[in-house]
Amino acid sequence: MSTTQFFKNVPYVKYEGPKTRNPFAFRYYNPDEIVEGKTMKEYLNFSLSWWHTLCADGTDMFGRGTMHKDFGAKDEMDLAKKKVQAGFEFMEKLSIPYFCFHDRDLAPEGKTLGESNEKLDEVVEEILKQQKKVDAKVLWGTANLFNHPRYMHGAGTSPFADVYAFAMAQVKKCIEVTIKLGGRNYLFWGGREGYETLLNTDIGFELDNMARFLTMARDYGRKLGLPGVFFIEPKPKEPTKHQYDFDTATVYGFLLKNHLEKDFRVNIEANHATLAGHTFQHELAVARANGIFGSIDANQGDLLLGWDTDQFPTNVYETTLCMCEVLKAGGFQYGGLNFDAKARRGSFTPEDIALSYIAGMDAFALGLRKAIELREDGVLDKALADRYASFQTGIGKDIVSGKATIEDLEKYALEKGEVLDSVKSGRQEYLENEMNRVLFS
Ligand code: XUL
Ligand code: CO
Repeated sequence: MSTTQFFKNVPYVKYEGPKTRNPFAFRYYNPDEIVEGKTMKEYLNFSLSWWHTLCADGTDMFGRGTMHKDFGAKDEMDLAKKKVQAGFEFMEKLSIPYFCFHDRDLAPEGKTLGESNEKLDEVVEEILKQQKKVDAKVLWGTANLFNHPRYMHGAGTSPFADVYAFAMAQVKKCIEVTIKLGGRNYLFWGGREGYETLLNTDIGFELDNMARFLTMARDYGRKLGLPGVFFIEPKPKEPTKHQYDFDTATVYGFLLKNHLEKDFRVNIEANHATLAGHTFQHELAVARANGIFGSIDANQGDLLLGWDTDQFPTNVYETTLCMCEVLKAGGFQYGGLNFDAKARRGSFTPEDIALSYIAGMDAFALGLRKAIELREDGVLDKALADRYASFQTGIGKDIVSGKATIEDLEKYALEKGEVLDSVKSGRQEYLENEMNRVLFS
């Protein structure tokens, strides 16, 4: 089927098992193998990011692009269509069942909104054609509300009503396109929804406007029959100094206040979690505890750098802890693992892109296998159950059931006199060592 020359040196990648030395093979991702009652392909729901994979060329603050992604195209629209062909070829070769996009990754912006919509429609037709040949669907779509200068002060939180209206219109079109492409979910990442200085910012007004923005989008998406949910992707900073969707806990409070918690879930990105001063696992656990775990932007940051490096995830300790959370959440109900990740600027060949995806997919497939082993081993779950065992009987049971009053607790404590004897070790080092046993033995 290969229609482009771009990935011509990338073969169809197959599972060959852990011992293979073939770089273009999976060691742990076996798409058709059944895990947790589903194929690995269905369980992990891997997704390609259109922007990093087909658009980003390695440009950074200090230097121009290092990767040639002109795809031999004649003009802008030809380029957009060639990207579709290359993207589908790539997804087929690597058994990637989903992709995620921003509207402006798919097609260039025109002089007017109407013109931009027409260009987008033309590329959507090309995607629909490819979807007839290759089974690749949309995990989520999103509107790029942060690149154009009109959004310099935000979109849904812009102080300018015209900009707000324009952004809403862009979202409307993007929801339509997402659904037309068979998309499951629609995502909001608050690119410039934040502030630089409080000297010119009314936080309360901007957040209320954001709630109106999300409510309108939610109502429209539901009216059109979006099958999945809406995601918010938390990030604490970058591009603005303070982003409103700081972390999962902040987003949850916002959703509750604005009665949006039934339709919205969070899309957790590993590198955003660490920018917020949290671990990836923390963000997943907070989402699960509050019933808003939705999807994952799979990548990793560099803890020595304070920005969003969007590296391909290769740290198996992290992917294992992540998949432990996904297992506990009962798997992905709507979302999946979207590689919001890019090959390093020095890894500039098309083959590097494939090798990066293989590395990320195998890291998560191995993480899933190890998470299942950890659960079967039982040591961590048992330690957790033991830690809270005092709430299963006696006074603890009465607290949880709501039977115990404040007076009862006082009486109990006075009778005891001192309770230090009830306190047990947290055994952190023992648990870390047990985790290493399961990972490496
Ligand atoms: C930016 C980021 C975005 C979102 C989609 O940090 O993660 O690519 O995932 O807009
Ligand atoms: Co992201």
